[in-house]
Amino acid sequence: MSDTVGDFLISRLAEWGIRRIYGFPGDGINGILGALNRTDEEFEFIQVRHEEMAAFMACGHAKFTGEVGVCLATSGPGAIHLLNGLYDAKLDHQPVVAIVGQSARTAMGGSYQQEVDLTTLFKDVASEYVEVVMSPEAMRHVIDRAIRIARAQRAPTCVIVPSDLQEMPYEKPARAHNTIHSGIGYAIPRPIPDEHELQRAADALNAGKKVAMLVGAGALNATAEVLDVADVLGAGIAKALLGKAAVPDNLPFVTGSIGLLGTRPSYRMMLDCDTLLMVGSNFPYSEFLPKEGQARGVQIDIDARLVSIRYPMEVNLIGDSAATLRLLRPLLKRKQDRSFREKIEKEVADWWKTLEDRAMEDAHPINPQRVFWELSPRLPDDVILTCDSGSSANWYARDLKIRQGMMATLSGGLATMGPGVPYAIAAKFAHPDRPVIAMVGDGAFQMNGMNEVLTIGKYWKRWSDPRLVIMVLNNRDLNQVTWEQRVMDGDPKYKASQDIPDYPYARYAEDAGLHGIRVDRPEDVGRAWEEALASDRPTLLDIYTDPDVPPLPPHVTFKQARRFAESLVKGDPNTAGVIRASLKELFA
Ligand SMILES: Cc1ncc(C[n+]2csc(CCOP(=O)(O)OP(=O)(O)O)c2C)c(N)n1
Ligand SMILES: [Mg+2]
Repeated sequence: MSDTVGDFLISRLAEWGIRRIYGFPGDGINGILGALNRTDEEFEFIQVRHEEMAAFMACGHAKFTGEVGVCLATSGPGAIHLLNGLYDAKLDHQPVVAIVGQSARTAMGGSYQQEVDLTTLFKDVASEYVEVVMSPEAMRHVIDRAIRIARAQRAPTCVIVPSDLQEMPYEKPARAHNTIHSGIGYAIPRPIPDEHELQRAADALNAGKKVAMLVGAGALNATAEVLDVADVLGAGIAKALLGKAAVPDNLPFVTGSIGLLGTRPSYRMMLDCDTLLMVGSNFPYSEFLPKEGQARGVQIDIDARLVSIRYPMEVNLIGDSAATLRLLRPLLKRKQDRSFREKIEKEVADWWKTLEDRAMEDAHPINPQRVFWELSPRLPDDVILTCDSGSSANWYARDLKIRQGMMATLSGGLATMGPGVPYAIAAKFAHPDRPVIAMVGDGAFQMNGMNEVLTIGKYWKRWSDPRLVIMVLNNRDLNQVTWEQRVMDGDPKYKASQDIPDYPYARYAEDAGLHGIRVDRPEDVGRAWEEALASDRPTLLDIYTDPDVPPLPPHVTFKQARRFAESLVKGDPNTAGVIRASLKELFA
């Protein structure tokens, strides 16, 4: 039998170095699944429980490897399910290729069953490239372009393959007019700014007496360079959420996270600085940056579209972070006056004490901050951390002390619920020898994490180090939003939208063949982490936490505090507990 278009597609993916596809079947992709089944290449098809999870896993794969992630779904409903995960990749700038089926070409346009206008559906999320393959000859260049564009633009792309085409014999494009002759391969460029701009940046940074740095995902591969430049400039370093792993938290001048989920030292440093150096970050909340006019600004970013949109910068350096910082470094003069740095170091030291005090405050039954605080010293050196959207992102951002060599991520741009568990699964497949910890809220876990526990049950024996810990922050509440309603809108908790069912997650995990630990006493938290991290199989830690401990922003403005007080007056059902817990927080 000659190779089909499906066979060719799989062999082409293999030529590109792709070895794993996350997906879910359907008759719109049977011709591709058949090819996967026949292939001699070493391919892993990882079967998920829902196509959105396949897209999250492909995005996680990209985040943890720097390579393109691939997901596969059938036409119609399967393709539709991919969307949220693909948007996660789009907003966090990850290269992901979605391959989806479509009605047979003979039926397209006939309101056929499961026929959806997929080009239109994917036009926004895969705005860099979405294409229907209409002939066997076109398969080659469409897949080549989808992969290359995903990598070059760091974005999701989409290849739509009608079902009848998948089974047809593959044909190479003829040497003729109207044919496309593509090849494979991509090398990441390392662009650098020109000398004149570098000198202008250096002049601004050299003139400053109080330099604040803000680093994001674009600095993840520039740790040494960021630290070197911070040292010369006597700067403190704040981190946007996606830049958590860019610099370790055990350095005295790293002020930690910034923004609503941020720290006091980051907030104060930005209020106080006279110069801002932003590296690889699209951190959205300008109110946490210096006031306009307060500081001279220098920004380094690989994407010229994304500079000078959060703060009006004086110099924009378009380039690779590490390469640009290496060129900037010899132009910088070492600050002799280290007083700004010393002030930051003192605030950072005080802040860690505040966090410890907050974490050790009594709560009912367990203070969620303590869960993260106790984990920090127990983090294995090579751990990979994932987090979901919810109150856990606050404690992940503020309390977890990450060290050099670790990886950590969450959904930064889209801030969607749901990726915590699928990211962790992708981390285990990408790095089966490393321990992985996912930190997810009970709401996110109910939304889809529970289902993907079954996926873990199916695959964990493939991983050389079986340690995968899923920590469920069990607060019986959609707590982040409950607090946003209170603090931002001055509304009391709306129980109808916020309360969620209580459920025995540890038992559920045991039923799925994993290890389950339920913790409901604060003194057991540390031991539970140790047990989970020493387990011979994936473990679910169900930690019963107090929903009345507020994940408040670092400074809580007067306006917010007043609205917050109003919400309590309006009769919040949790009032007594909230007043107790949050007053402790506010005045800590
Ligand atoms: C898909 C999606 N739906 C809704 C939201 C809004 N949202 C953000 S956090 C949150 C609550 C999450 O609850 P849970 O997972 O239990 O975490 P908790 O905040 O309680 O720790 C919600 C509803 C979102 N970010 N993503
Ligand atoms: Mg919750």
